[in-house]
Amino acid sequence: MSRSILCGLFFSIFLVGINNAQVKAPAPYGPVPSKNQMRWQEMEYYAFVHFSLNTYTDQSWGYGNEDVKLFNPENLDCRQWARICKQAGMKGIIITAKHHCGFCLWPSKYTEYSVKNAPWKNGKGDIVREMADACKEYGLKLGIYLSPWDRNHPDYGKPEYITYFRNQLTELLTNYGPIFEVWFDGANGGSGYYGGANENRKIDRTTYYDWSNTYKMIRKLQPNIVIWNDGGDRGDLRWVGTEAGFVGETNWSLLNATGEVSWNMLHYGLEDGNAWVPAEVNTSIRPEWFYHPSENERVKTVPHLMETYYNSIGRNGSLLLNFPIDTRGLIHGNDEKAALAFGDAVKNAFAVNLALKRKATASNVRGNAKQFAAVMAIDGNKNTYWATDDNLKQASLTIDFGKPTKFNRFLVQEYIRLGQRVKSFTVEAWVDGNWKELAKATTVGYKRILRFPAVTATKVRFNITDAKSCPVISNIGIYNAPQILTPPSIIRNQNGEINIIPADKESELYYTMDGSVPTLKSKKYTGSIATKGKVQISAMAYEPASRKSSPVTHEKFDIPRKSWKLIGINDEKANAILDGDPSTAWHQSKDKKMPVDLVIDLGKEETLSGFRYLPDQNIWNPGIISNYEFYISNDNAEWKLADSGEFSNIKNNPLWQVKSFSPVKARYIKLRALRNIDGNDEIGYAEVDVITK
Ligand code: FUL
Repeated sequence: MSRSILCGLFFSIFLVGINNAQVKAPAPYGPVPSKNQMRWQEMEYYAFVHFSLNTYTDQSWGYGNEDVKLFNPENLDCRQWARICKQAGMKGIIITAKHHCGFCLWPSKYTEYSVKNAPWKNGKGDIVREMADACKEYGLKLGIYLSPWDRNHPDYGKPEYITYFRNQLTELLTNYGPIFEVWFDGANGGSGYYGGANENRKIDRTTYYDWSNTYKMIRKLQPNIVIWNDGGDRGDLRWVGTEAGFVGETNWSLLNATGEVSWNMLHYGLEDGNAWVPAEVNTSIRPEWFYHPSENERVKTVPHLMETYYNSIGRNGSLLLNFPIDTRGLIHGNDEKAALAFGDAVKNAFAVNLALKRKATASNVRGNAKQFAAVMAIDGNKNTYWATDDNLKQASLTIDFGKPTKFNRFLVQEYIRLGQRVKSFTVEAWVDGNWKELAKATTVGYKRILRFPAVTATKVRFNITDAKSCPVISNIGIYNAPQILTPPSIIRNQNGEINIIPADKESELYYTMDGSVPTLKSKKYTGSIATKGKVQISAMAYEPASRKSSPVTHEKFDIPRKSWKLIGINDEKANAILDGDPSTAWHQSKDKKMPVDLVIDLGKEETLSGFRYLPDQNIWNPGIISNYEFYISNDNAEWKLADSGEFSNIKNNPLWQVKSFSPVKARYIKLRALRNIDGNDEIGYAEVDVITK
């Protein structure tokens, strides 16, 4: 090569270099995450562990008078918890240092209601310490749940309690090393033991806790922490308005720094919010947060957990998945199995990024500069990004696989350090010489994952159809996730007929009724199964084409409700309460005033040992009972109280409520609603059932 050509080449490389350096990165648009929020966001997936006196009383919320002597786990092993979380792909663990009952898992100086008075380790134990050590050993971060509501403390509701609360926080935030997140639940149901007062205490959650001074203290003690708060002042993270494991498809990581937060704002964020408050999706691996032996067969299946994954991490949220610690002090084997299988399923789904380092072109590249080129979105480096010229609100990026490639997932990430910008986008594939739309969606944020039926194509086009400001995309991934079969659902109607309903019409269904796990040799389901008396049933779906089986659904049914009658109700629709279908509900007419009674004739005398209530399952439908009395009678005239109490946490987690009492014979039952969660007179029921001996 001649000297002059070489000189020219160097000169032009030099020029391009200068040009590139001169093209400025986009300026941040709107609120952006703090360093702590960014560090937290990149964790994506971490655990909750719920463990307290409730574990030994089979309760969801302790009242605050439970005996500390009940707390004696025989095999408590925080290293087991940490090992499972680590193997499952989680990055940290948040422990319920104190739940609403006030019992402390660490030997707090400020109360006697803690492990220091429990038989466990002769009062010398400290679970928060063991958790901190185990997290350190397994390379996990530690988080703290400290319930602001304390049903044990005599001062709860008075100003003195705030000092107590801050003293406890100080202990937790100074003695256990770095804490990545602190969790303040908003629940404060009113009633409690309160040092023996046994009364209702009301606080104004927006003023009582004086959060702003508490926050200052927290940030001083733990400068790298993020604060989750559902109880008043805006923290660093927000709740998503449900504990069922999903955030809105549209999910802005923004809220307003002050002012009321509606359910919609929690669930979808606020497009024009003036503060960065990203979403954390919290849900449990079982229906409830604390351990209940009756839920051992109700651990969520891999398809269920994958659904949660796509609806949380795949929708610009983080996933906080709870393990109820069992009475031994361990994560139950069924939960471990499910969590590890879920971790593997996530790994398998995203094992091969088909877009990585392929060819990519864009409709516009910021200043034509290399550092903002399309390939920066598929270079496997989260710190580089594709960006367009300022003020462009539409742009597209095309990835060329170079050969026909099969895929069913599209993942995209914005470089959120510069703000959340994308308002809507589509994904297309080049199939048979045409662009075919595969999916259409709204926001992106830190991470968005779209699912669609597998397609084979040579090229993929990502079209941003609207944005607040020029798009800044740090990563695109394309994957071919293995298919996972969803287990069927099982319901029994009022006549006692069992129906097994597949999630996917193509699959065959197999079932057993003796408690064994169904196989392809079990009975094949061909239509309703007539049953009498108490039954159990286990069913699975099987897809002949892929030869895949689903996980197994187990259901247990008590006596059929064939001869049951609702008394004093002249509305046919009320039969929704007895139809066995959780998706149908009936509401008592609004002119009724609390207490509201539902009376049922069981048709004949039965030996009852409990009852079950399922509130209306449509999200945020009114009429969810929070406090009840349950009466029995033999003649529908003279009634005896069999049980009374609260349905703890039913507002956030409106699941089947199961209550037991000493066996008693009766033909008539009366569920009396004393209060609902909204403090008005409406009452709704999806189902009411009994438990017989
Ligand atoms: C809820 C609490 O009331 C539950 O008991 C649980 O701790 C959950 C994580 O938050 O609102």
